[in-house]
Amino acid sequence: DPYADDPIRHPALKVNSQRPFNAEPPPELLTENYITPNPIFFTRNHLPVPNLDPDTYRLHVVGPPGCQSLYLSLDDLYRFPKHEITVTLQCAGNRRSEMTRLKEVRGLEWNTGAISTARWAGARLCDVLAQAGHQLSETEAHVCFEGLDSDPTGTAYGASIPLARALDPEAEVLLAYEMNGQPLPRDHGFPVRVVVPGVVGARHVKWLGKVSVEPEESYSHWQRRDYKGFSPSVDWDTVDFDSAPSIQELPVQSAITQPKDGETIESREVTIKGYAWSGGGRAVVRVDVSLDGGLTWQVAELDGEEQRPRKAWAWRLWQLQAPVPAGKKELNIICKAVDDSYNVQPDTVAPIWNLRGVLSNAWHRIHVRVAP
Ligand code: MTE
Ligand code: MO
Repeated sequence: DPYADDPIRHPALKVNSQRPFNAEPPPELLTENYITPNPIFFTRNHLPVPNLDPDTYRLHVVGPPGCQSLYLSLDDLYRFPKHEITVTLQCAGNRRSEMTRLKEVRGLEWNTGAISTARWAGARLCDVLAQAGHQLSETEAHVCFEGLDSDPTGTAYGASIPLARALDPEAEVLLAYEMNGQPLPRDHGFPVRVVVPGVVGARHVKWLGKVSVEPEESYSHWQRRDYKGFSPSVDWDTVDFDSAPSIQELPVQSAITQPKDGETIESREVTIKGYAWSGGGRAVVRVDVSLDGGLTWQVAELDGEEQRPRKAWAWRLWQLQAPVPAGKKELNIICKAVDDSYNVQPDTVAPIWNLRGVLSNAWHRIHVRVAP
C-alpha cells in the first residue's frame, strides 16, 4: 500500500477520498477562525504523501541556458529574505457537489470546504529565480514546478504559472516553508511548497522538487488535461483540452457556513455566516444576503483583516444578524459576493455547469425551517 506511510489526520475533517487523501473541514469549523488552524486546513492530494528528510532535501532550480543549476538546501532557502503573507487557497473543485446535483461530473464531491486560509512564510520565488540568473524575457515563458510525490510509473505532480507572475515582486509568489508559524505539515507540502496568491490551488505545488523556466506550460496532466473550464454543452466525447486555457486566477466566490442546510431555526433572530474571496488579488467589496430566495437583499458585515488593493490574497469572513420575518415557516437563504472589479457570482449553476465540475461559484443557497 503506497499510502501506508501517509500522516495521521484530524478526526473533524470530512473525508472525500482516503487514498489519495482528500478532505475538508465542516463548514461551522471553517469560518470559526479567520486563519484556518493547520490540522483542519483542507487537503487535496493526488498521490501518496512523500516522506522527505529535511537534512538531505534539495530544491533543484534549473538555471537559464549556459548557467548552472542551483540545488538549494533548506538552510539555503532560509538565507533569502523571509516573506510572510496571509493567503487563501481554494481548489478549482470547491462546491463541485452543487454541479453534481444538476448533472453528473467527474471529480471529488467537495462541498463548501475546499478552501482555507493560512499565514505562509518563505522565500520569494522572484528572489530565487534572480539568484539562478533568470530575467524577464520578451518571449512568453512559464515557470514549471514538479512535486516529489509520484505515481507507480514515477510521474510526479506538476503545474506551471506564467513567468511574468513569478518574477513580479508584487505578486508575492512564495516558496513557502512555514504555515501559521510552523514547518509545513506533511499533508501541505513539507518541507517546501509553492504559494501563488490569487491563483487556483492546483498551481501551489507541494513537496517541491524542481523549478524550471520553460517556453511552454508544464506538460503535466494537471496543467494540460485537467483544471480547465468548458461550456455546459461539452461532454467527454467532444472535449478538447487544448482549446481552453489552464485555470490561473479564480473568479469571485462566497458561501454560507452557518446555519446548515436543512437546519431548524429556534430563535426569532438568525445569524448567517460565511466566507467570500476573489482571485487575482481582487478585494471583496460587498456580500449580499437574501432570506427570501432573492426577492430582497441585506448587506452583510465584513469581518477578518482589511484587504490591500490589488493584493487581497485572503478571504473576508462575513456575517448578518437578521430578525426572522414574521409568519415564515422556512427561509431560502442566499449569499453572493462582489469584488472590486464589480465581478459578481452567477445566480444559478446550470449556465456554468462543466464536465469536470470546476469553477462552481453560483450564488450559494441554503434552505432552513423556522420552528413554530
Ligand atoms: N502538489 C503536489 N505535489 N501534489 C498534489 O496532489 N494538489 C494540488 C496542490 N498542490 C497537489 C499539489 C491541488 S489540486 C490543490 S487544490 C492544492 O495543492 C491543495 O493544497 P492543500 O492540500 O495544502 O490544501
Ligand atoms: Mo485542487
